[in-house]
Amino acid sequence: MSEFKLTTVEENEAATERLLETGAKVGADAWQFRVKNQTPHCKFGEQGICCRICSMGPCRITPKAPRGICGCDAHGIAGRNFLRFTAGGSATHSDHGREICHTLHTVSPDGNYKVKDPEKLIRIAKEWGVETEGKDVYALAHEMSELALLEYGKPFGVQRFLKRAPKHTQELWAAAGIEPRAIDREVSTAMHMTHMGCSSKPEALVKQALRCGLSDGWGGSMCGTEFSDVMFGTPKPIETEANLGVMVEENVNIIVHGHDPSLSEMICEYADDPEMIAYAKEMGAKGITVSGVCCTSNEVAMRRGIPMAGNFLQQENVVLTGACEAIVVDVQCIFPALGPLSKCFHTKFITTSEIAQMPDSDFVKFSAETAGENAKSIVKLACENFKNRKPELVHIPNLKKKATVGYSLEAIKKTLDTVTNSHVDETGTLMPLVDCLKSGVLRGAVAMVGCNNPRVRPDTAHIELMKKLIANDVILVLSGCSAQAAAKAGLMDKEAKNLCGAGLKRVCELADIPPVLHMGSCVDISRMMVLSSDLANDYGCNISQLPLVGCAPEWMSEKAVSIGNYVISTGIDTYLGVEPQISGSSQMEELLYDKVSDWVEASYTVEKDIDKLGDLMIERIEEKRTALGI
Ligand code: MSK
Repeated sequence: MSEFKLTTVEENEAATERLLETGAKVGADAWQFRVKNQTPHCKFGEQGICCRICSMGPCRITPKAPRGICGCDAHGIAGRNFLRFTAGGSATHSDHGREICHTLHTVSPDGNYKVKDPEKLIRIAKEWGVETEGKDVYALAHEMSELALLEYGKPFGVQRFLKRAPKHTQELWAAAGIEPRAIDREVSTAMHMTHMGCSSKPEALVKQALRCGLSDGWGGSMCGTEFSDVMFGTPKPIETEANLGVMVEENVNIIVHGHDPSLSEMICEYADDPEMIAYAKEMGAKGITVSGVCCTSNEVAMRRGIPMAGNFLQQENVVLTGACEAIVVDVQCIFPALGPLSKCFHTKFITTSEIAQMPDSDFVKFSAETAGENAKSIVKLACENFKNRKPELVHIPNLKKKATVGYSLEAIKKTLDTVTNSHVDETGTLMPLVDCLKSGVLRGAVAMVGCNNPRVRPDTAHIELMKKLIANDVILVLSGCSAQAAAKAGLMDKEAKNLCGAGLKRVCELADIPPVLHMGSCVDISRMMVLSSDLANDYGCNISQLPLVGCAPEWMSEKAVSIGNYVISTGIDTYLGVEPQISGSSQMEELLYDKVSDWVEASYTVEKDIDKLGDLMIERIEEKRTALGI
């Protein structure tokens, strides 16, 4: 009988309570208190019917005042707000992708960054019709970087990666007029459409929201994922650990947080450098531990096995341990609260990007050209800070779980191939997965993604849904903070197979995988789009017919809305545990929860009761199986 046990949400909460007690001793603030101060939230904002787009307002829609000063009604206002939200998310992901493309332009055999996966580079080059024969791999990388950067601003044509989608999906996009053109153009068009005196027709605003989302998922994010793999290696299964207990009391603890792997890759390199380890020892520590928070953590966990200290709502906890010498951040999802909080401890809060500058931080400007020096100076600073610890404040919760991570699409195909040793071609296939779906050994798959949100008891929705789905023989692919929620709980431990239905358990045993597969960071949801495309092609059906749904039970960011829009636009019904801010418009609700499926064969479903949300997903999967005759 296995003794395998998940870490419960209650255990995590008890650990947080203990850390908040330390915080109280030093006068630290925390999100748990700020939530109370901000509740109840503004109803107009929640419903999406407050318009701040010009200075005649702000205008708020009520039964007595059904139109803003310009005459825009609730539907136009909620639609414009929704599109602006999407544009924020699409711009953010895509700019991350752009940074990666710029970094690719700096690669050289003896530089800070190298080409670690030349096969993948050549594969993408061939896909884009670039001559590869006899070309030096670094020259090819530079050429590809320039072509990728042109995807952001090319005057004509649509995104190159759209061709990865099944023909039927491409036809749907063309028919709906939502094929994304240049990535930046879709964000600019969104901002233009929502300027005072432009679009107020919900259909037009929603179509642009889909198009702008697609320019992220099938454009900017896909560039980010693919070229990160080229430079840092395509992830393969690797063992790691997750939760705050990965921090080591006697070591210098460096936390990397944010999204862009360029800096964190370098920090990991230097933290392993014998010269730096010797320096840490000179400062009184036994060594150096790097661990991560949010998607930077996912990036280095997937490629290097760097442990994951936690997800979004755990970012303050790493400082509250009193054992964090430096929290080094790049971009996105970083609480400005980390500045004042770190001042209550000895922690150095180090910002590194001009995109994410915050008060009370030490700014070390990071660039691809000076990456080595930047990383070395940060590691040194952290080592020197070890002596400033206040031992009476140090408490690292004794919570951590084993996790196997690193399931890129390539790794999934390879893993399946080792089980069946059949249907092999140059890039692998998903036929074994198709066979499992057809036979009913697996009932279906769920792509679960997204953040934490204080509106939902942190991690509960992720974990409860995962437990329910795997018990019903539904396999999961995860990314972002959802993946970290799973890893902290223990659901990425291969022993979690014991919580599965008989079919999924058998698959886990044969393939030697955990029942929930870590596919990466939030830009890596692009991997899931290619997975669903390849699965549909291998199955011989459309994406929307697959027994596959998307789910973001605790989402919170603009990026999540952009993601949701490209996931439904790809034909994958998406289930949300947090309501989008559109409830003030019946027309927007009708469009997003129903009519949009006329264009893209998928739509959103919102259900705050998590158990019901799980039932709805299983129901949808079973409906799709019936429609396919399986
Ligand atoms: S970090 S966008 S909280 S997944 Fe990608 Fe997590 Fe959501 Fe940020």
